[in-house]
Amino acid sequence: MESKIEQELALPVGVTLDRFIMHSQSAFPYATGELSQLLRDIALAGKIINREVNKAGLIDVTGANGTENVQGENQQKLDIIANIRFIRALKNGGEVCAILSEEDEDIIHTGNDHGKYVVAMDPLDGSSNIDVNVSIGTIFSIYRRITPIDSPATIDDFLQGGRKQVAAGYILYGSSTMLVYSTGDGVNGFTYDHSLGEFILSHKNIVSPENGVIYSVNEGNYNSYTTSTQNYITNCKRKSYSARYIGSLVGDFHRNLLKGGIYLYPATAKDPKGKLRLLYECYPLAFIAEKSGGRASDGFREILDIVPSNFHQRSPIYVGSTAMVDEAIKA
Ligand code: AHM
Ligand code: MG
Repeated sequence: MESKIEQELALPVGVTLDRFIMHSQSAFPYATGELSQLLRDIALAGKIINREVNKAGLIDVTGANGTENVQGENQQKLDIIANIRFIRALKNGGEVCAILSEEDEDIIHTGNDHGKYVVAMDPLDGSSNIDVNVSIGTIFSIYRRITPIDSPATIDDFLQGGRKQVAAGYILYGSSTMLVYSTGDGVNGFTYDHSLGEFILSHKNIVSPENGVIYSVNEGNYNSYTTSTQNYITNCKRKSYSARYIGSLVGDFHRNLLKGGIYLYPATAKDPKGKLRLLYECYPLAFIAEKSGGRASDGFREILDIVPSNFHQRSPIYVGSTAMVDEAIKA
């Protein structure tokens, strides 16, 4: 009989992100490998940010930086660190010609005009949770540029609309760190193994439950929601659904993706167009939702069908299990 050690060693370490990406790429004989490399660059930046996030309580990186971002919101030190780390990783990678970040008003030219791709991202979402050791996340969205190679990227490369995303995903810095992404063919999740320094495939082909019993919304804003949204929330309570809201979009979305649920950030009196940003918060999560069988709507249209008009525009969002989103947005 095998010893315990032999039995443990018989268990494979698992599929690394690198191997998974390589394997997926080999299904496309004409793929040049640039998107694969870009995904690896994002994973590398995620590892670096994970390191910063993990030591946040020990060194002086928590708290406000005393500056405001383009949306007039207070910037946290870690927001800025994550932004710098991501931009640097994507610049070094060479596949990306320009980046749009929540933290910067204009697009950032990487100096690699030869790069085929542009990336829109929120480098560290859930800022209010940084100081208190609650989950935060990175959200990213990738487009193939439409301007000619070797010319500077323009606004048009970023305003193609959600359906043109070639890949999107997020990194969740939670009780463990996870990278979840899709290149359009299914959604896969990788958990970071600190001891190996590798993301390992842990959630293969994630399928959003058709229905669920979790609703995630900031009920403090209840009085400024429309009557139909108020009715939906009342209905959730009547059915004794579980209210779960940590105020970190990536964490709330991820829980609902795995367990079945809905995240909603409707329009409010304070934010009549919603709070969340279309290009680097709503589109990428809507992409993941749809590719896993879920749904994302702004109450009237599918999020991915919204025609964007500016970089930092906002949108209401109802995203998660299809049956719940259907019910939440029916008039
Ligand atoms: P941020 O990009 O400034 O971090 O804001 C986005 C966050 C989301 O992660 C979260 O779901 C939402 O804002 C919470 O907002 P509120 O505190 O109004 O409920
Ligand atoms: Mg954000």
